[in-house]
Amino acid sequence: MPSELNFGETDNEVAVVVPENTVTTDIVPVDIPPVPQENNDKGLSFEEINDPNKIRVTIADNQAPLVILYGPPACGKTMTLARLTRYLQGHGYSVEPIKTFRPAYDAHYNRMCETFNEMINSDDAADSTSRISFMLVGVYYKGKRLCQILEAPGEFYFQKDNPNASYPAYFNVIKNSNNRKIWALMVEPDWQDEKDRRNYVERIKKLKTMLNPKDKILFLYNKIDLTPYVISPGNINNSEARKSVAQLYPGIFEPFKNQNPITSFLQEYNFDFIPFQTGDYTDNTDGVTFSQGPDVYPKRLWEVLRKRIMG
Ligand SMILES: Nc1nc2c(ncn2[C@@H]2O[C@H](COP(=O)(O)OP(=O)(O)OP(=O)(O)O)[C@@H](O)[C@H]2O)c(=O)[nH]1
Ligand SMILES: [Mg+2]
Repeated sequence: MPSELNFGETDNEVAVVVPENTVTTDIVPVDIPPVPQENNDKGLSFEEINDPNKIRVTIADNQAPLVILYGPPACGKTMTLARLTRYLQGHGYSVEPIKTFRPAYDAHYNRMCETFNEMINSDDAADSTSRISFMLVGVYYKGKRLCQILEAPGEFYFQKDNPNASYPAYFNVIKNSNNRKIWALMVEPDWQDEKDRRNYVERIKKLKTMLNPKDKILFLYNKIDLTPYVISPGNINNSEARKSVAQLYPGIFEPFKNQNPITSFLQEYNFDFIPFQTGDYTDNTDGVTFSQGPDVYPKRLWEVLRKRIMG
């Protein structure tokens, strides 16, 4: 609908003109069709929110590997992107939103692209968590795009009330693209109920059957600060942390067993395991303040990603 057909902020309401001696100034609802507008929470149109199969994405660069941050709502995908971006920007890399990912008419995406750095560097957690929700960013070194990182709303990956929901069509565009792919499968401590964790494991098992055998897997154990496996900042008892994921999410590592009869003696599983902390979150009167965590976490994540990006 053309933008001049804007009925104001209260879409379905108009002021009723009443005779002067009447006291009421009530606003009464009338039957005006709502103006399509963006949903600022998701960076998607209402049409796309109502039917995620309508989401259109384009991977214009089919060379630079794709890193997909995969995980349920609130596991920390956005803040992982924010933390990694801060780290990379401080170490000679640039991280920029890829504008061609979404159609040009998506004004919200364009705005997210323009304000990406502000959102990433804000200490107000909500500036990232609620404003960045569906983005493709490029990581560049000396002008060369090294990889592309996809961040999307968690409900497109796993909904605990509908654990077998099919993936939106955009997901198949990503999955079937020719790019080399690195799937960062996110887990967190004490997440939801046992039933939900088992359903997430089933989701991961199913995902594995859909992936190209060449795709790389890493398990990102976020919110490690909430576990007892931190000895000192950045110094983690890795084997205990990994054991705890195996216990919390029984069977989650099984699909990634190394089937090669020769190399499996040396390496039982084909994935990387990375304990991670995005930062500390403290409540204040206006919301939540974010303080970034130790550099060692994004440093290790980037070391592994770089290795997997190279081959
Ligand atoms: N303690 C702790 N909490 C974290 C950490 N990372 C994220 N959180 C918390 O998790 C919340 C959700 O993080 P997001 O990055 O928005 O999660 P998301 O996966 O992008 O969520 P959706 O966009 O809804 O799918 C944050 O607001 C923090 O409260 C972490 O490293 N430690
Ligand atoms: Mg998010």
